[in-house]
Amino acid sequence: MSMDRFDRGTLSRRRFVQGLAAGGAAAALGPWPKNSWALSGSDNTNILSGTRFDLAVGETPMNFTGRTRPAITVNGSLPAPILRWKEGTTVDLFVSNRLPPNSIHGHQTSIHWHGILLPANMDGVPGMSFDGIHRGETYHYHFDVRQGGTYWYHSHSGFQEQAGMYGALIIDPLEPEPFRYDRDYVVLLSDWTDLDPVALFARLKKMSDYDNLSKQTVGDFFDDVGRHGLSATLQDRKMWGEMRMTPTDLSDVNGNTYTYLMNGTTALGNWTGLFRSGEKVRLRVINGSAMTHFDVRIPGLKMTVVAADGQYVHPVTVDEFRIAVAETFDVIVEPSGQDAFTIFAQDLGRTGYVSGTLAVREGLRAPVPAVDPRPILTMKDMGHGGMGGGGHDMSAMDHSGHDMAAMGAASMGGQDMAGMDHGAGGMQQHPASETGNPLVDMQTMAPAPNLADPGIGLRDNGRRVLTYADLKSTFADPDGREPGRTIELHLTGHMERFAWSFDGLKFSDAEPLRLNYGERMRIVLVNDTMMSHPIHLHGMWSDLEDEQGNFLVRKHTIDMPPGSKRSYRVRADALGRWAYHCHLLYHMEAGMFREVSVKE
Ligand SMILES: [Cu+2]
Repeated sequence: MSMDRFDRGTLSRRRFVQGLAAGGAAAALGPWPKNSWALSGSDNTNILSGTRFDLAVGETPMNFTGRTRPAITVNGSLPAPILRWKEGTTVDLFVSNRLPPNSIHGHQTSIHWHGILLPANMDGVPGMSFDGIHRGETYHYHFDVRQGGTYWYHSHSGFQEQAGMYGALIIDPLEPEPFRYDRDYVVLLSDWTDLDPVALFARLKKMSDYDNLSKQTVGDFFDDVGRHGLSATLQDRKMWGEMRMTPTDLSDVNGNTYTYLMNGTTALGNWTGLFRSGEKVRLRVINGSAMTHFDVRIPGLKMTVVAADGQYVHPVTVDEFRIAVAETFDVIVEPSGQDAFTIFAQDLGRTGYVSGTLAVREGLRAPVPAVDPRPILTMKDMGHGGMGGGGHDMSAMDHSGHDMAAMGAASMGGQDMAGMDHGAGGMQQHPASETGNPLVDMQTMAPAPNLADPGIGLRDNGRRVLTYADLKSTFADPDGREPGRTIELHLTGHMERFAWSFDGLKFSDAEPLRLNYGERMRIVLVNDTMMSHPIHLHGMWSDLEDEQGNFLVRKHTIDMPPGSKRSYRVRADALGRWAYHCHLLYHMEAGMFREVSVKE
């Protein structure tokens, strides 16, 4: 072992996962008062509301693990203050760059209002919407608030989002909401690292599997042999080897690097929301992570999902939901019969968690569940239906090296997969730019929408888990027109090189996607990688379709699990240049990013 992958110095694993109890601002500020998170309370020191806001971006020393590190903060706070707007008003936000001259996080900053409809020059993406906010400057954001619901905001400069620059955005709607509740809390999930994010990115480029300590062992191998037979096991192993991945690689940065936070508080710090028995409590769950999908549940309580990405959905009651980076879910719970309930959020890779508590008074705790067993990614997960996972016969695979593009077949690790019969009614075609491309290590062969699939690690776990098929907007397709044309884009990557792209082309090499102002069009995404990518289009809604192409739910971020092919409608009703990208921060930086240009 060339590096100290298992040795985190003086930090115990437990301390690392759970963080410091009093983690947070290292200076005299101390952690924010717990009650500052009660949106319905009165003493809300960390909530700013109204129409005029002064936000100062600076660097603040923070300590979540025992080490003090410079975080990027807004008004000295991590997360940034909760902003509360009203639909129908006009907001003025004065964002000042107060980063110190020697900041490791650069000299320029920005705020992007995630999921908010606004003019392009208010969208906050440096190099696209505006020039960024340089040290000592103040940028005046000014726009009409045309929607209600739960959103968030974050830096779009470098890796500042990873360093703490994210906050909740609550917009009170004009019309009464179609549900009732007695209390209202933000539950903002995030991933903190003591590392300089630039160094973390460099490490990913050099050693993309650094965080995947859980390679399968010799013991696992013999278990598999016992279960599936030697030949099937060898074939499965061989295929994974060719794909340069092990079946447990689910996230490229995980709890081996991150300490997860809930409202800026570690698991030990135990963020607490108060309730009285029988009350309805609204939780506005926001995933403000850089890289982490979370699976959220509250043992002992059902959660009724009433909004997704700020937009109302028909209520659906579940035990658990997966929340991709940048998504938001509003849920209503009715705690009773116990004095305390644990809000438990484990990461998709099952390497860590953060928890908090709903309780009748401060200081209470309910049992915290163990992290679920680590799921094994199967070939089926990756749109190679029927092969591999579960010990199927792999002898039909031919690796003799024909020209796969000509045969319309798919490849893994540059190997030809022709001759495989997967009976899925036609193989997936791939853009020519993927063929022979050193930045593309895999293509999916039989991708499917998989909208009713809870996802890797959540199937058949005995709990009712939310799926995209459960999310139905309370309104009909707001545009109503059939899409006039379709653009298909493939999510592509090379694990080992930590290269991420659309259609095998990095942002720097790609032309903008051109949309005609006013048109209704359809985007089809095909995931040709083994990772889940939450794809976010700025400035316009993404109206997800079901398998038949009917409008399902309005979102701003569409998660794309491995092996999935999903479609959504876009109304190009916002002129200008917009960002379109994977919301995993390091994937975006690595090139999974496009400009969308809307012109008359
Ligand atoms: Cu991605």
